[in-house]
Amino acid sequence: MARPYVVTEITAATMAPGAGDYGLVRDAAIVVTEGRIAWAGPESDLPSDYVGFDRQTCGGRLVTPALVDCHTHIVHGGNRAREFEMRLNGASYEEIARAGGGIVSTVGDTRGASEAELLASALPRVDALIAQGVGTVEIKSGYGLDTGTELKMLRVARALGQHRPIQVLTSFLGAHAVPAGDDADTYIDRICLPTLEAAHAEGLVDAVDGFCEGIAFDTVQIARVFDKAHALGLPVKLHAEQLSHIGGTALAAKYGALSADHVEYSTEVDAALLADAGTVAVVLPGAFYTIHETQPPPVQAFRDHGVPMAVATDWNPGSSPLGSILLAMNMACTLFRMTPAEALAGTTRNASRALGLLDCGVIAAGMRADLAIWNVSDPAELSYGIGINPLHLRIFGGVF
Ligand code: DI6
Ligand code: FE
Repeated sequence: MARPYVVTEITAATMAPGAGDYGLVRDAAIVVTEGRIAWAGPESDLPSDYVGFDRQTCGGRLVTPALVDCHTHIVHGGNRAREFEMRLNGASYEEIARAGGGIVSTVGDTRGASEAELLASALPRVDALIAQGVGTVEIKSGYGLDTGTELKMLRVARALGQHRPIQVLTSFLGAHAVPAGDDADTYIDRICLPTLEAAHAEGLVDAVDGFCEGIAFDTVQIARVFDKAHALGLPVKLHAEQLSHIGGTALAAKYGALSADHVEYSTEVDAALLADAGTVAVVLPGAFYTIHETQPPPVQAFRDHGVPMAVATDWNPGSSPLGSILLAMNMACTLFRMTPAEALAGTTRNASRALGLLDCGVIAAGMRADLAIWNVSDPAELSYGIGINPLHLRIFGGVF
C-alpha cells in the first residue's frame, strides 16, 4: 500500500452539503491514507499526527472531487456520423430509418461486434473522460436488445473498470427500444425480464434503467421492469420526459428511483414528487443540443422544491455524441441557466447520489480519495471554458 500523504497548497472545493456553493476551503490540506481521505480542512488546523507525512504540493491550484459522469452509453458498436451528415443534407428521419439508420443501426453494429472489439472501441472513450478528471462513470446496456448482446455490453462495461483506473457502475437498459419485428409487451416478457435476471445472476447489474417515451416504452411496461428490479433488490432510474410528458417522472418517483434523467418535459408537480422521493434530476444538455430540443428542463422548479440536480454527458452515438463532461457542465449553464456551482455539484455530489454512491463526490474524511487538481483558481472556470481542459492531475483511490 502506498505511503500516506498530504495534499497541500490548494484551494479545495469540497462540495460538502450545506457548506455554501462550493464548500470552498482556502489554504486547505487533504490527508490521504489507504485510498481514502483521512482528513480535510484548513492546513492551519492539520492535526499533528499528519504533519510529518509526505507532501504533494499543488502550487495554489483548485482541487475538487474527481468528476462523476452518471449517465453514459459508451459501450456500443459503430457510430452514426453518416446519419448526422444525411440529416444535414436534408434527409428526413424516415429516409434515414429506411436506409438502416437510427438506434437500429447501433443495435446491429453492437450485435456484430465481439467483446474484444467493443472493449477496444470503448477504451478511448473512457480515456477521454479520465483525461477530464472523471473518477466514476456509469455505463448502460441497451444496444443489444437480445440476451447475448446485453450481457456482452455489461461484461465490457465491467472490464473497462479492470483495464483503467476508474470506478464503473452499470445500468441494465434492456427497455431502451423495441427490436424490429417485435411488439413492446412481448419483448419485455420474453427478452427483457429474463435477460435482466441473467445479467443480475452474473453480477453485472448495479441499477435498472428504461426509456419511457412514446417511441419506446410506456409507464405500464416500465413498471413491469421496475417490479422485477425491485424483486431482485436492484435500484432503478429512468429516461423520463425527454421528448414528451407521459408520466415517467412520476413513475420514477413512485419507485423511489435514484434518478430521473433528461426531464425536459417534467412539470412543477413532477418536481415536487422527485423532491419527496429523494430522486435526483439528471440533466443531459448534450442530447438537448444535438436533437435541437427547445424545451429546457424545469431547473427553477427543481431548485424551488429542493430536487438535487446532476449533469452528465449521455455519451451515445445517436442523440449525444458528447465526450466531454466539462462541456456538459458549460452547456448546463448556458442552455439551462444552471449556475457553475450547480453544474459542479451536478458532476460530483449529486452525480454520486444519482448512482447511489455514498463515498465519493465530496471531499471529506472517509470518502474515496478520488480527486481532480485543476489549473484554475476559481471553480466557476470549470464551467466557463468551452473546449478547454484545465486538468493538472487526477488522483484515483489515492493513486496519481
Ligand atoms: N435517449 C436518448 O437520447 C438516447 N437513448 C435514450 O434513451 C438515444 C440513443 C440513440 O439514438 O442511440
Ligand atoms: Fe441516455
